[in-house]
Amino acid sequence: MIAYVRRMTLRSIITIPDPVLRELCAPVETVDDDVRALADDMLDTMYDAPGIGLAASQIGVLKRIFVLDVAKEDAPKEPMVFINPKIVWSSEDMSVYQEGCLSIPEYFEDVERPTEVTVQFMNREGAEQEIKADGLLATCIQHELDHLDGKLFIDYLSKLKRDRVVKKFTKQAKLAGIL
Ligand code: GNR
Ligand code: NI
Repeated sequence: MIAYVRRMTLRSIITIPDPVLRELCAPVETVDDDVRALADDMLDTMYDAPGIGLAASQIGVLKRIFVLDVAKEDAPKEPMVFINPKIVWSSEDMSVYQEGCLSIPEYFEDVERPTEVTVQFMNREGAEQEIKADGLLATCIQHELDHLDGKLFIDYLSKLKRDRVVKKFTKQAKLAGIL
C-alpha cells in the first residue's frame, strides 16, 4: 500500500501598503492540479494565520480564487474553495459586521454590506456551484471577492480612518526596511 501524504505549505501573507493588494486578479482558465495545489496552500496558510478567509492576491498570486472556513472553532473544519466567483444577487437589506483582514493585522472596524448574497463559482473540482449565503459567510464572501478586485475593507471607512491606518502600516514597513 502506498500512503499519499501532502505536506503543509505555508505561503507568506502580504500586508498593506504593498501595491499587489490593489491589483485586479485574472480569471482561472482551467481548474487543474496546480490550481488545486494553490487552493490547498491557501487553506493551510489561512488555518495557520489563523483566519476565516484568504484571497490569492494576499499571497501574491493574481488569480480569482479565495478560500473560506466559517465553521465554529469547536466544529469540524469546513474548507470552501471559490474559483472565478461572481455575486449574482445581493439583498437590499444591509448588516454591519466588525471586519478584520490578515493583510491589515490587528485592525478591526465595522463595515456595512448586503446581508445576503447569491454567489456563483467553480469549486475545487471545477464544477459550477451556486450558494445563497447570509450572516458571517455572506460578509466573508464579499470581503474576499473585493480582494480579487483590489479592494480592501478599509475602503468602506472614512478617509480619515483609512489614511490613519495606511500611514501606521507604511511607517512600520519603513522601520522594518521593507519600504
Ligand atoms: O480572518 C478574517 N476574519 C474576518 C472577519 C470579519 C470579516 C471578514 C474577515 S476575513 C479575514 C481574513 C482575510 O483577511 N481575508 O481576506
Ligand atoms: Ni482580507
